[in-house]
Amino acid sequence: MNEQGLSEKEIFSYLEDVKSEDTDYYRVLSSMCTQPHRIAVEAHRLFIEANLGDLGLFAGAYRLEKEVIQMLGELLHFQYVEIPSGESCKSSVCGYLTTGGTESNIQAIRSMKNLVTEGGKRAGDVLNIVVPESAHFSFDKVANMMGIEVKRALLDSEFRVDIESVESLIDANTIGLVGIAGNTEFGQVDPIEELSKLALENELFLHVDAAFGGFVIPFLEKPYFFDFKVPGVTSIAIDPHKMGLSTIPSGALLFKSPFFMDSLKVNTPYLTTKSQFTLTGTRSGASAAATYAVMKYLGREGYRRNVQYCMQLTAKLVKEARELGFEPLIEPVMNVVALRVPNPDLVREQLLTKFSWNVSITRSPRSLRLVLMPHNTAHDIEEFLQDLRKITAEL
Ligand code: 0PR
Repeated sequence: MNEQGLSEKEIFSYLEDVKSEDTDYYRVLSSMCTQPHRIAVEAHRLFIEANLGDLGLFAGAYRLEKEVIQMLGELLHFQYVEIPSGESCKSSVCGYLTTGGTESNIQAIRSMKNLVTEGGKRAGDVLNIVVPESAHFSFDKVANMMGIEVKRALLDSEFRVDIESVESLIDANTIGLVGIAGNTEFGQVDPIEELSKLALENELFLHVDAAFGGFVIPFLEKPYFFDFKVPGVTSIAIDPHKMGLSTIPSGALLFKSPFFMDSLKVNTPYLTTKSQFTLTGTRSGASAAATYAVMKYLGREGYRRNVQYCMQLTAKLVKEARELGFEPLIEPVMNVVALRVPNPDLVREQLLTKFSWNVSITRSPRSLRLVLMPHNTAHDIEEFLQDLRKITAEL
């Protein structure tokens, strides 16, 4: 560190230079995040110092967090049950704001583990969970951190988890199942109702990773059953910093009942609250304010319009890609397209080096993965397809 402080001018001129190295979202077709909504940014600034790690000091930010959880609970069809003795929540709407899908997934599985091992039960057993092969890599972190085996079930031809494969992996040490509502690579929704049946029959927890899909599926024309309406679902991850248009870091984890969240409790003797359920200590109150503001501002109608816009871009991309002879791996369910192109890795590289398009690749089979977000435009899609045509014509 420098001995003497630099001037504001020097610092900001450096910051501006460095920011030019970042990719602005123009020509980004690989991201599940986007430019946060203006209202979210303003609210974030207003609560910039608020720390949700010490709730007693930031009662206002905490109130916003609870209101966000309530709104998310309603979006995800919470069943309201008054819990007279619930310490952490007055009603069954229960959860907290995380840093994103990774933390939500880790905490959901940690709660399963704590509940089955409390009081020293199952000591020595290597417990496991069954996830779809398409699960996000955050579950690899779960395996590594918690010593839990993560078993990966096969996918069917439409990239949904295969229920027979899930069933065949369940054994005496299985504690829970995971379903994905909007998987990272294909945007596909797993058969959550069938997973729920399996979970209930085998007395297992069922976590739904709707980090991306949570702010998409409720606003699609076609209904999908993926949330607390499905009886076996015990927890859901949903990320306001993806299609919720909030600021980073804004994730959320919701539980069916306080019973699950209580299992995450550690004592915090010198804080203004007696215990904490979160993974991180210090937490952004600004994220709670940003998420509150954008959800209130847009309402269901605003999110529906946002999803309609992204789905129109998706339909346009697929239609025009087909005209060029490129087929999607599946008919897109949400605003994620996996496009079959010759030599996808090379195409990806050339799209970037020749035309500055950022796209990604699905693992298996390898295809171009495109995420159509609010920062993309119809004009971008046309340009992108022309560039794709040029590159593939030269191959
Ligand atoms: N669950 C699902 C289904 C996800 O798609 C993701 C992230 C996560 C969990 C983890 O969420 P956090 O990254 O918020 O912890 N999906 C994208 C991915 O890893 C995230 C992303 C966003 C990647 C923007 C790139 C990017 O530019 O592919």
